[in-house]
Amino acid sequence: MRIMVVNPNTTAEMTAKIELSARAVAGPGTRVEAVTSSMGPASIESHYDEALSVPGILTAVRAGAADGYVIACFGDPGLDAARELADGPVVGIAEAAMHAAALLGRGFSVVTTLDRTRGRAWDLAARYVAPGVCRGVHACDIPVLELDRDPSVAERVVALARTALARDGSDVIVLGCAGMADLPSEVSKRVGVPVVDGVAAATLLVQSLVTLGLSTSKRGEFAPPIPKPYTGALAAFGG
Ligand code: 5HY
Repeated sequence: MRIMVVNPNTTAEMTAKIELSARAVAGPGTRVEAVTSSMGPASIESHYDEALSVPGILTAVRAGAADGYVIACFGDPGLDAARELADGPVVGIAEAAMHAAALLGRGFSVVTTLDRTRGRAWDLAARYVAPGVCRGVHACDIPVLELDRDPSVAERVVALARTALARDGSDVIVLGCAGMADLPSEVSKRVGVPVVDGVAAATLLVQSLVTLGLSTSKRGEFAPPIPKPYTGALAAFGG
């Protein structure tokens, strides 16, 4: 099977890290293709960035002939639109991480990048898990593109994870950025609880759904988009 993992930002170095995480867990019969969005923001750290990352995601999904898709940004941008477009299942990394975390303990805390992205994480938690399962969302205030450059990242994520567990009374940590996909085992070893990377969790979830022969229902709201003219910079998205 083929799984396309879409990095909704335009930073190829981040796609490389995402690809490593996805390939590390994919089964022997699964080919992972990680793609960098062809248009949009270099990193996604605001509602504006997220909104403008969607055309690139949809362009990748429309071009991809994969059996399933992963949206590798913790805001799960364009998830529902991609589900309308794709033939195979589409899973967001926040969605996968939060569902997996809910299976592993009584309550989880999210450790993410910038403070201003916490609201979105709370919105997604309200959509994905029962009230009270997400116990807290904490920001380490490291910009997304600094995650690869700042040598103190692991230290700061470990320290914040410890604070989160104590303050929230949680027993699982969710990493709130695809750029943290290389951190789960070290953080877990040092804080002593399960630490979930959404890229790996989403890749395995998509692989499981495809293996089960399951995909998004096309009966209702996720039916293919209604063809209509689009104008201006988005003319190519019309049908
Ligand atoms: C991500 N931004 O996973 C999100 C993380 C965040 O470019 N990839 C990004 O901070 O919301």
